[in-house]
Amino acid sequence: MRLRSRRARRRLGQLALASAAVVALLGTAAAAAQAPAAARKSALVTVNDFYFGPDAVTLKKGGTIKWVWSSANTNPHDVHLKKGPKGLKEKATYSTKTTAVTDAEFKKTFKTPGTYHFICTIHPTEMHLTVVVKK
Ligand SMILES: [Cu+2]
Repeated sequence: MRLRSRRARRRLGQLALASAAVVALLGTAAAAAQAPAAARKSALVTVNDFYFGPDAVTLKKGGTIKWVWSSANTNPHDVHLKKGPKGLKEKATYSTKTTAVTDAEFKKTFKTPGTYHFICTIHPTEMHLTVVVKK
């Protein structure tokens, strides 16, 4: 059976490629739906007994995080940058100098893209925060 011309076969091939592209696009959309929220210009992170809420933030380059200690806390906490992106300058400025139980705030602007891992030094196993700063 020879129904299809060479041209038709080529067209069929193009259709198959287009379908593959659509499938790939759908896959990307599904992955995006599961990924964390889009990069933000600013975010609020609450410091609680014994977690950072949320525990993951994606920021735009130059974005800011404001940490606010919960008024419900009965334990002291701090914010400490355990690991930052390579070449990060003034690393110490990403950590609080003191601890607080309640009524405290800490704000930091992120100019260097990359991944930042924060902990509370008093509760290093429970309290983690990952900040990703996009390029
Ligand atoms: Cu803590």
